[in-house]
Amino acid sequence: MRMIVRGARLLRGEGRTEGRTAGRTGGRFDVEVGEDGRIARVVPFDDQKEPPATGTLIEAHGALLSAPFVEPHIHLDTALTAGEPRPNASGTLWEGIARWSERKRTLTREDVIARATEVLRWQAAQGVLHVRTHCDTTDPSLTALDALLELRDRVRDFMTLQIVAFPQEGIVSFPDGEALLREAVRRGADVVGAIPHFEDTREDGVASLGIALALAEEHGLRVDAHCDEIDDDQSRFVEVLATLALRSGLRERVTASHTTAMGSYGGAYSFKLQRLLARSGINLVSNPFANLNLQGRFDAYPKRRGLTQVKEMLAAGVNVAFGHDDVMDPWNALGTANPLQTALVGLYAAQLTGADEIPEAFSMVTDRAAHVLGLDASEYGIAEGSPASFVLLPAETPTEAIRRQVRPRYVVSRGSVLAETPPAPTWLNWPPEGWGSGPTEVDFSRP
Ligand code: 17E
Ligand code: FE2
Repeated sequence: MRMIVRGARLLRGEGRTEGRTAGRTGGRFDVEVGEDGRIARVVPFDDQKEPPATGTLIEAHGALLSAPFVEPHIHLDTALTAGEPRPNASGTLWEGIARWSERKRTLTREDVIARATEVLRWQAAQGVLHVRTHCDTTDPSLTALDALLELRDRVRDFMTLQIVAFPQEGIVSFPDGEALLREAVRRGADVVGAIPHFEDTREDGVASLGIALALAEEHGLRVDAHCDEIDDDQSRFVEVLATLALRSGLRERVTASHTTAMGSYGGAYSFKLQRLLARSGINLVSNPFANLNLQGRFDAYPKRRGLTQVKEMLAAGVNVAFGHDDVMDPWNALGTANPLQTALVGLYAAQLTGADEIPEAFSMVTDRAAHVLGLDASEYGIAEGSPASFVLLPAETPTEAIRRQVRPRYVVSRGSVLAETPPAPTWLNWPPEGWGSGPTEVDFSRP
């Protein structure tokens, strides 16, 4: 035995392969990890039983053991460039793209690798072991793409990195946009991107989606388009993307990211769209930090909140995940790539605040995000035979993990401890007992 995690709480249904219910916790279990770095056995915890003498022992004391966090949408190429060469003064998507376009001219391999590596370190430390990053291909040198491809190989043994060839300034409207996208795929991008609402005309937008889907089919790749990221109720490319996904058979291999225009659609069109998206099998990724920041900038009051229809699409049976999007770049000056922060902000923005809805927000940065990346049981989940990759959270439930914004006590990747965060208690000198009676610990848990 390489490792044993004793007495961990699992999400209900985990440890078995079927019958999981999102976000609810079941009993306590021992998770045994074999020499191959996979989960060998999951057995009910017996506190009378002696722990094995060999291998790494982690005593969970009833803490929640979850499959690792999954980041379905980040931009590692632009990360940590906020203010370079100058800030995004208007706070719009459009100025962000213009500022990035200036910064892009100064990219070097070393610059991209240094910034992206730093953010991957932040993610690993917080238990994010699967990452889908967009990478701008509207750069004739494809410097960022080559750097991220190199990084994907460097981290391959402990993190999976999916790279989306993302044509930030267009496929049809940018000079050689299509050729650059094809070249990015040829060099090894995992996913084909698009940005139809940024193309010059509606027809260009439709054409760009046709090109992206055809390219994905040709190379057996997935699709993830920035789609309808605009407060314009006339921006309706998601219906085109869903229809292409349905008719091509690519279905759940296709994701529409942002889709903030859905926040401006009326009831009749929304109903039609819910039905179409559910039938198409496509995924949605909502990015609450970026879009709460960028959307509504052209509105007086009432001012739109800038999110897709998260609650409604979940209710319609569409898979929706939450992404972080930017970390300190022209579109968001802040961020630490913390998935529980994404879940917290996302659940407030989407009003997923009911007792049954809060755990759903946890699944939107774990299982639902894993579905976006196409991770199956051989790569993701707590079950016998799955990789021993998981996070031990100092909380008993997903709701508590989100409420207290905990950091994983341990992050384990393929049977090895990748990150450890020892508890850091806060001591309070609480007056009612009188000063001098000695401090008591405050940990924000409910009595
Ligand atoms: N590019 C884009 O088109 N939209 C975004 N939200 C970001 C980059 C971050
Ligand atoms: Fe994005």
